[in-house]
Amino acid sequence: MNLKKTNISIIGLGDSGYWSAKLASLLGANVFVSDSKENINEDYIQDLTDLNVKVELGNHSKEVLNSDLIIKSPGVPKNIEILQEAKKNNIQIIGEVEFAYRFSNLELIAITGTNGKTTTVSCLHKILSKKFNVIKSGNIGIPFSKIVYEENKNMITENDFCILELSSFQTEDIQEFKPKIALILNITEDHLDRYDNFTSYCKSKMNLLKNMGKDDLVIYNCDDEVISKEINKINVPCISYSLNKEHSQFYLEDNKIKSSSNENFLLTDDCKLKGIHNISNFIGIATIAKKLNMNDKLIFSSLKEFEGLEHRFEFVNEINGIKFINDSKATNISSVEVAIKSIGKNVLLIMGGLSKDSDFSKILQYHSAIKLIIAYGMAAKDITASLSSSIHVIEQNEFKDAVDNAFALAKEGDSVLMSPACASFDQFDNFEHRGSFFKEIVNGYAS
Ligand code: UMA
Ligand code: ADP
Repeated sequence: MNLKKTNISIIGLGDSGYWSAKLASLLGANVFVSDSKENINEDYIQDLTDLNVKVELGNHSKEVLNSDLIIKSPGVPKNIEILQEAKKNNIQIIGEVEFAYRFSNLELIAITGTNGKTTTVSCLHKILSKKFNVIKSGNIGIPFSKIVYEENKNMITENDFCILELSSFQTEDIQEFKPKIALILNITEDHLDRYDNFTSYCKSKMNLLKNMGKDDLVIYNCDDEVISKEINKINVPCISYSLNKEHSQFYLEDNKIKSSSNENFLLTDDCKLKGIHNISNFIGIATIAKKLNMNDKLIFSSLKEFEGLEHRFEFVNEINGIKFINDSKATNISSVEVAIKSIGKNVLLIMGGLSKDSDFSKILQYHSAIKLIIAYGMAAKDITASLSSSIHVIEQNEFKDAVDNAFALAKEGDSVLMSPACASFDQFDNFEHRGSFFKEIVNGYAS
């Protein structure tokens, strides 16, 4: 694909739009960027203007249509008016990851799933870095087009692998993109505010495998029924992984992660990162590392040391025998389910925020592990309506009151789990803001 003198329009001037504009401009295209918002990072605008990129803010005008190719940022839905018009005019539309892929020679390990992507990408990156030159990119917060820009500018050399975290917003746009290895962690309900139904969400995720062939490898979690069913429909070399011995090179037995090829094992109690879901992630990671010829001892010692990431099932403090866990990134039901399962009993659960149209009633099956739910924010009424038949639910408007109430009602041996199953935007800027506020409140009790 030669971009010299090609007219390219980019929709969205967030991180992906900015780096695709830089990449397209580097490759010689005439670039126009359009964002529906007025308030955009000044540095991005200045830098692009200096590169002779034209920027439009506040709406997507017809000027977008004066192009041979449109690059869409992942957060921009496919069906917005300007993209529909572009389609009618037969203008090619591609996603940011797809665009960058066409100008890259990097060997790609792509990771997707509803939950655990960022944790898994970060941990895999740490482990592979012990033997290879590895970079991480994608939904983790580093646009792939930034990496490919640097690749084309010869700023990065000698990379063995690029580990790419991909969301459904990115996999749905795949046309030619093809990783060498793909890891699929799990597929459960999420983003139903963007997709028509679960089937179309699932289809977007599985689109990652679309172009993979006999020289590539798919590693998938066969404990996940949805994935197992979908995998049967494709014809690509596959390796399954599981907590269960029968279907996995690494498995969980007697609180140990064991290897089927030798006597090495990892005691789960010795791992810094806790939770049954993280054991599953570890097994997926170990499967990739093993495939890349790393030895079990090094794999296990690296997994043991991995501390996990802030706001993901993060232990905050123990006060008067009460444990506090910050799981602010748990914004869908399945991430809350695994957190409750991992604790197992005496949970005081703080849920709420801005609902993503989730089915809260799925939490009912864990009623024996939950002492009390404190539901806060805009979703509080929905949570009460779904769960109060079997679980004691208290409603609270403000997040701080919910946390204070949990502390007042918790007893020694209990765990206060803030695993909200909702987005944070009704009372916070983002999940990090909510998680940091939770930690500040909790640490305030200790001082
Ligand atoms: N915009 C328009 N027109 C529209 C809609 C949006 O112009 O119709 C503009 C917005 O005004 C905004 C820009 O598009 O200025 C934002 O684009 P974007 O939402 O694609 O955001 P980026 O900053 O480019 O970040 C994206 C991912 N964001 C989303 O998918 C929503 C980032 O994932 C990712 O880290 C980044 O690319 C680099 O790959 C964030 C995320 O929330 C963390 N992802 C979701 C998730 O993890 O659940 C999928
Ligand atoms: P993602 O990048 O996919 O959003 P994160 O690693 O940021 O994933 O974790 C998001 C939430 O999902 C956290 O609450 C975390 O504890 C939970 N989680 C991590 N791994 C899994 C898993 N394998 N299954 C279910 N939930 C998980």
